[in-house]
Amino acid sequence: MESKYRPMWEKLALNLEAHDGLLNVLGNVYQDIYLGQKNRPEGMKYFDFVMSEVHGLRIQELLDAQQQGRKIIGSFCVFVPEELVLAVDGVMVGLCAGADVATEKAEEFLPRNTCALIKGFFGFALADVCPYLATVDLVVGENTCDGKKKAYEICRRENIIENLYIMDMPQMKSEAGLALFRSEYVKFAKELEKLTGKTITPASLQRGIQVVNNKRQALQRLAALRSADPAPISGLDALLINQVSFYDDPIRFTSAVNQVCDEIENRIQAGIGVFPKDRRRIILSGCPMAVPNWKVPMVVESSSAVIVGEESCVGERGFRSQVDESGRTLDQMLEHITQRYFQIDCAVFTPNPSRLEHIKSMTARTKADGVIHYNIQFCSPYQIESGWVEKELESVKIPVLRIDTDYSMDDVEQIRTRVEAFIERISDRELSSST
Ligand code: BJ8
Repeated sequence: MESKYRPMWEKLALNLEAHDGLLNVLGNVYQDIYLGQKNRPEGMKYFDFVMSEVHGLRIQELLDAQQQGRKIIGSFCVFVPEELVLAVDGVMVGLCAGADVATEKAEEFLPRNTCALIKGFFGFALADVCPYLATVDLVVGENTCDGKKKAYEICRRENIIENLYIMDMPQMKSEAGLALFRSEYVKFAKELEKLTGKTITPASLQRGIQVVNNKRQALQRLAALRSADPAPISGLDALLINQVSFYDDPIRFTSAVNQVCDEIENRIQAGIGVFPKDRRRIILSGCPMAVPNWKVPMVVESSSAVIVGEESCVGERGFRSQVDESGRTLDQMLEHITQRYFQIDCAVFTPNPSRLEHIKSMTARTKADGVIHYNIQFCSPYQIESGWVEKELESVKIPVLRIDTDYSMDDVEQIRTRVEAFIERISDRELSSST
């Protein structure tokens, strides 16, 4: 594949042939799923551009930042606080884990019944096709679910990821859990200072907090605008914006999201939607969808429904709470950061009641007709919670469809059949309640 970035990828020791194949597939899928959509906001052009340069210009920018002495930190989870990374003038990026790559190789280290996200990151690492992994100075692995914990352990033992830093995580939202969480953030801050040779000061941390709060505020603004009917933006595009939030420069990204929001506000005032009014409105809830995991949203939105919110880490779970900005000392700020991240209601916590409450309140706010619970196959924490989500929501007359799937496209027609039947069920209900 001809590309001006080829020398850069060569220097990063990527497997060029496999990387070409990956970019080809990604380009085709993007063309079909994203560029084929009608009536998109103009502002989505920025995000199309970011995606077209996700292995090109963005990597070049990271390498330029390194040249200027900045460190790049990679992560797989929203529990890794970007505020601390920014406070040492670092750059944080999400690492590739949203596609099946080198699955057979990954299964030499992991059982077959490991979730696709974990196998995905192994595959990207083993096949040398992730330019982010090849660029980062530190990878943060967090002890969240059992699969990730053990996968990071294998990465260390087998030297699959060299510069791996492990962050421990509590399992319960108790005082003891909070104390562990706080001490892990203090340790991480020290590790960042050691890596960068920079000291975190109240001013640098305050700036980090403000930058990330602004980013989350823009995403919250976008989420709120999706309550409008007709839907002013597709769920696919909103998901893409959320996905890009893990790769892009946070200040530039915030400005691009706010521009889309300005445009969407005008659309709402003019009654312009991306789909006709009264389409069935769906919330997606469950496991995170990393790039290029667009299968389920694509099926839903090509089946006469629209996604109006994501209860996911690549969605509201990741951005709905803010860090209190009133802290003046380092201790206060670190405490506020700890408090904010401790609220994230990932299913790895036991018990985890606030997640159910949040799904219910999201459904009311977005005027959703139903919830599709999305589970990556073999992800026990979300699979177990999906039963409770279904029971609780159905008891308040919100229909729920549970989908358990992986990254392959083999089951796409089967999912389509189930989604269409679900939309029909919602429509029949609406009809019988209005007569
Ligand atoms: S905060 S959801 S990003 S851990 S899908 S690897 S849970 S077996 S990704 Fe997650 Fe952080 Fe929680 Fe969010 Fe394990 Fe499940 Fe796989 Fe998962």
